[in-house]
Amino acid sequence: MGKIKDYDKLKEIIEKFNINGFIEDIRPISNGIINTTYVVTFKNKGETKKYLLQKINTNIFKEPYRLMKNIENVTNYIRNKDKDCKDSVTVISTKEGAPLYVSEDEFSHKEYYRVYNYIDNSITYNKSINKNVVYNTGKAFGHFQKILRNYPMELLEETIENFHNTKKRYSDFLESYKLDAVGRKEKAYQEICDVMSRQEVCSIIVDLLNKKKIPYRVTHNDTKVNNVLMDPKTGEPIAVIDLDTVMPGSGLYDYGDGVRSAASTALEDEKDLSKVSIDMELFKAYTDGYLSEMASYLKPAEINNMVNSIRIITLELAMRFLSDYLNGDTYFKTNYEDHNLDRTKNQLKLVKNIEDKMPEMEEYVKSCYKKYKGISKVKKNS
Ligand code: GN1
Ligand code: MG
Repeated sequence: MGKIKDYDKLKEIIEKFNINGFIEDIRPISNGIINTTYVVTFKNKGETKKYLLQKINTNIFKEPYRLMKNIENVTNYIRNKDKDCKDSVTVISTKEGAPLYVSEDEFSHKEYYRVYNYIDNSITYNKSINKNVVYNTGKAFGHFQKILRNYPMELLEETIENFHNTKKRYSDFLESYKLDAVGRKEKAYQEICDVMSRQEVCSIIVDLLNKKKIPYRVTHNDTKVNNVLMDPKTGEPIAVIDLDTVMPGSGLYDYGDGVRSAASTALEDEKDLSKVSIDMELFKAYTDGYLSEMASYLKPAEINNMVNSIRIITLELAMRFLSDYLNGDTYFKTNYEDHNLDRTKNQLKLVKNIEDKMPEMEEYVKSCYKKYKGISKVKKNS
């Protein structure tokens, strides 16, 4: 097989890291649209071992060292605490002990590379193909929160400021609306009204955090089905990946976003709104998985706001799409003129559907909480 473009440069980079053996192969993989990733195979004393080499996208992650500090600290903590851990993301340092190797592109711009272990014999699902996959996604993210529940929060950096500050997201939306930079506000009139009528909802979680009714937890901030590696034989979760947005925040946002993304019956840009709703079976599966791990550790105000959190994070994403539409599409990638408006309509349809189902969801959360409270405690030392 022929060598890939940049082989010599990548070889030189990977050799800076603390890995023994000889490089057998370097090949690019598409496991996301943000960072650039390669699988590098090494041979050492007759054994082959794979690693992930990644170039960090510094347009999105502007402070790679702070981000790596979070990832190193959190993954070290998980490895020490989680005795049942099957495998986990491990940062491989450079030979000099740094978490990143800094190179330059042809225009002398800095490029930041990191290396992880490669977790073999695992699969990811891009869709909620069945209840079991969704249950295990909820379980994996619940487990992540459980293992990290006593993590020293002062060590954690807020690498993207106010990422889930829904109150701030609302005021940013108002700014975008007032500015109307590209003259789109007439076209989004209905959606603007829908958001404005829900202003009060935006403060709920932020106020609970500020009043210390709910704790800051280590949050993942991208609790999607495809960010969990699963065992192809048993279907059980192996490890949570994509730790670039690990930050301090409310665990409610992670739970809510998990349900929003896993239990929606349609893609985020589906235009036929009659297809957009929350699948109650998938909502239940995610909630079951999550509470099977976290029920014993949640504060009353967290349990009481789980259903609210699904509505709030969905409204927040609708506001982010709408603000981006009003700003002229500067944040999310768009494929056509009204893409962000369609995403807004889609998420607002989901908000309304969640609002209709809230009483039924509350019932379920209560009964599920009762089922798991007391049996989700971790073993001593874990
Ligand atoms: C972005 O690109 P992706 O799927 O990893 C966004 C999330 C949104 C999501 C909506 C750093 O994530 O917050 O929920 O789009 N991530 C960032 O599709 O802004
Ligand atoms: Mg992501």
